[in-house]
Amino acid sequence: MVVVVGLGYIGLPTALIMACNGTKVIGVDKNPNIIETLINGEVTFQEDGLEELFQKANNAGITFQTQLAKSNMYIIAVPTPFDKTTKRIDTGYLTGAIREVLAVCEDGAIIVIESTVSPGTIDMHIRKEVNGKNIRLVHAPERIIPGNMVTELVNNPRIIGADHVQAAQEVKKLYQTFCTAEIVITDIRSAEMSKVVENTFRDINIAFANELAKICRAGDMNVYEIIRIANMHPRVNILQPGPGVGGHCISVDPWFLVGDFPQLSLLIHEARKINDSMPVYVLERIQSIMSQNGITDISRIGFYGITYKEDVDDSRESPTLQLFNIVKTALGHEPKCYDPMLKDMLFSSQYESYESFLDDVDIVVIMVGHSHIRGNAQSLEGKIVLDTRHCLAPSDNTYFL
Ligand code: SAJ
Repeated sequence: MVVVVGLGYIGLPTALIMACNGTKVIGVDKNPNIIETLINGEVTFQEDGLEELFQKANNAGITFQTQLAKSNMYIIAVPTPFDKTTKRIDTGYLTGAIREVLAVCEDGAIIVIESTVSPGTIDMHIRKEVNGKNIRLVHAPERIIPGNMVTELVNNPRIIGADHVQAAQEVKKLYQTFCTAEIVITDIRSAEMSKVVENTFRDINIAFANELAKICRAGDMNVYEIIRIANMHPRVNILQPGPGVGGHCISVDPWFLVGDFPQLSLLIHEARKINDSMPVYVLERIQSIMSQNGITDISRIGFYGITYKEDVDDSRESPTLQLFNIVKTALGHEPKCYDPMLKDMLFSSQYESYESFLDDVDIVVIMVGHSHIRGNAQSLEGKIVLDTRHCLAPSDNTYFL
């Protein structure tokens, strides 16, 4: 039996897919609302294929509870944020979960940490918790991308970091029940670092695209055309510029390296700064488009998209939220906004109806390229549009970064 601790964006799909593939699974989360929702037969967030997986896992007998259960195998998928001042990892949730597991687990149990951690975290913060106990620690960092999680759970290669091959093999066998890709075994610190490096690589690549967007705007060049052409080279693969980098992974993990190796992570730090500068750059673009069109009424600007990227319902660290903080400080209130993916109203100025939102604004700033807007481009006719995601076809009234 496997106990999955933490049923968020990673823990829930992981628990479900294991249950669907012949493992007895208990999903545990401290938040009673999450457990109640799952027990009532509903998933807690939107994700392609999750609903179907949930039904199958329920049929296979998965159970959900707030209390930890005794087992010899635990998967831990709790948040690992960074401290905004020191830029170092905050291991509070992780050590808390480990302590609770230790209080109930069987002698000789394996504890698999799936949460992303900075290199050295397990040596420095977790080993002392398990010292003197017969416990085997394993790090198998999650690698699935929101929006395509269910497919990637099956198809992405996995990393298993362990002290001993025996424990690694046992975990590999478990992951092989649902993962068809290669599963690499390494040591714990290499597993920690590889995961952080993957997200840092992506952050730097996006920062490069964002810097190119600024250079191209200043030099009157089309950045999208330039990236498209450059990417035709067999060894070039530049990502897309955008209004900033959000989410709880790419905008967080590089800070772990900056926090721990400040003198050695110059490029990584600079990339973070570039990506963090994008919401302000979007604001500058809005100001320039307003003056080009003789518009002065800021209240007639509306922001489309609050989530951190397209077709997800997760708004953590989203560029729109970052921009709203800046605008709120300047205006004293949040600007008008709409997001088809969000059920919850996060702002008093947020619209439930897309039509009413459009009626009340002259400039639409597309912050997220949801499928909804890609399929509804005609609804923006007559509006001035700043498309920060380059998801619409060019037109006289459409501006890009
Ligand atoms: N973004 C751009 N331009 C791009 C691609 C992304 O501006 O060309 C922005 C997105 O809009 C978003 C942010 O970057 O705001 C991050 O989005 P993402 O889709 O790049 O990544 P995440 O955060 O959803 O998921 C990443 C993935 N990591 C990598 O691809 C290396 C995923 O595989 C990890 O499992 C996940 O982080 C995680 O949990 O660590």
